[in-house]
Amino acid sequence: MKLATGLDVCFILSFCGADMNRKFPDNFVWGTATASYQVEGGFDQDGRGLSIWDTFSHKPGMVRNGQTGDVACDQYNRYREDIALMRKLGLKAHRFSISWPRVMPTGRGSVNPAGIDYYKRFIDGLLACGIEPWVTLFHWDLPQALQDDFGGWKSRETSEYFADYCGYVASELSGVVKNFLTMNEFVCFTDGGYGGGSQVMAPGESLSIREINRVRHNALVAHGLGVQAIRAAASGARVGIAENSSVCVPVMETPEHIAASGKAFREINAKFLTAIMEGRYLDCYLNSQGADAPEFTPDEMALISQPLDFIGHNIYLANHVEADLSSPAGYRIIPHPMSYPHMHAPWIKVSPEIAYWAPRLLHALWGVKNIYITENGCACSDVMDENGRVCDTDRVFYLRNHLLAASRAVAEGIPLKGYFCWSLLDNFEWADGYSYRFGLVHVDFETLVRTPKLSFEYLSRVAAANRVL
Ligand code: PNW
Repeated sequence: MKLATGLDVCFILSFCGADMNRKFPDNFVWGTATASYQVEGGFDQDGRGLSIWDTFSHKPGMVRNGQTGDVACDQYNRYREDIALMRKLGLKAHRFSISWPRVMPTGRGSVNPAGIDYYKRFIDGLLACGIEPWVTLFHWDLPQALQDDFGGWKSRETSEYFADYCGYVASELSGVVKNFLTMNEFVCFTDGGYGGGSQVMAPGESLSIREINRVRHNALVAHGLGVQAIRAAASGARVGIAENSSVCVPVMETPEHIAASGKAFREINAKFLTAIMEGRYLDCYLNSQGADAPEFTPDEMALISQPLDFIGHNIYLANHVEADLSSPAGYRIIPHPMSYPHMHAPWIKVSPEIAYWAPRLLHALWGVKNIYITENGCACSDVMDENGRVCDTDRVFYLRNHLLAASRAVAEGIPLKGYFCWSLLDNFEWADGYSYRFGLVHVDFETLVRTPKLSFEYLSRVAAANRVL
């Protein structure tokens, strides 16, 4: 045996010291995440109705290269294989969404028994492998019939039908599913779908500010009604959301910039998260909208802000904030310089501190007691080498650095309880089609062959060790 030199000992000791901060608590939830339209395919199988994403993706020019989710990863037909992959990965949770038109083809009234049956088989398969299902009720695939008949989120009927749908699904899955999430990312399907901005989502409408504010408010009301319906139908289940409010990171960790970040986080997310947490629209938001501000009643605000069991936050990029005493708001959001590093998808600016600051701000501002990172991940160029391996060291780098930041939150006593990686599989990346790969598992979209990447092994080992590696 070789004796350690002084230098080796030094190295070993410093490594062990750093190690303390990389641990996660024993019951920390490790999971993967997907969404129905992005992975399922089977768009016309077994009585599924159409969603606005079917219509949108088939409209020329809406999705890159004219791609659609008709087949996607074909998980509808290959779910057993995907569950086997998850078993191999060894994470104990999986977050996925239910396709509303698969279980209720026109979004209301009659149900499609084959639809709910699919999800029951999927969930049984997960549970048989010791994987806890986390069910998102709405990840953007609104039934087309609700868009046609009521204008989708433009009308309150859609919010009410959403509650009926939530109640139906929750009653069918009651006792089996312990964690439900009403909505995924309000801003994407409201502003993205109806705002005509740069990030176009289905249904691809371009409404006035006043109408968009109504869409936003209807979505929040739907969330509130959905929470009530789930609680009534599945007693004992926990209910939360998966929100992607803009995370504010102090440009440096000094008291004035930290305070500015907290103020910015609360104010720039006034449309959704702050309304949910505080039961009111902040004056700064209402004033900025003037005559176009949303109309609301006190009862609706109470409904929107009813207590949740956990807050899920999807995290991808940061707003860097500095204190700015010359501006009325007292803060300034610093634009990303042109050379700011990003992953394969240019909007994923690398800012791992978000995995610390999102939980810290949720806890500090609103005392949130159960915080989950419900999505984190990135697109990488992911080329298969001559040995059939995808050595995505860039994704490993991205994940490791976010996990280090998450472990800092845990070490400081912030109640971050779990982490879900986006995504299990390469999948249909909305308007970007199949151009961006986010998976831990590579999918060949010609053959649908799945190949775990290096990051798959990485996250598997991290979860098994329960610490950052
Ligand atoms: C999330 N942004 O969307 C969604 O929940 C997933 O369905 C999606 O595949 C994943 O992130 C990767 O894009 C986002 O521009 C879309 O900040 C855009 C943004 C954030 C999240």
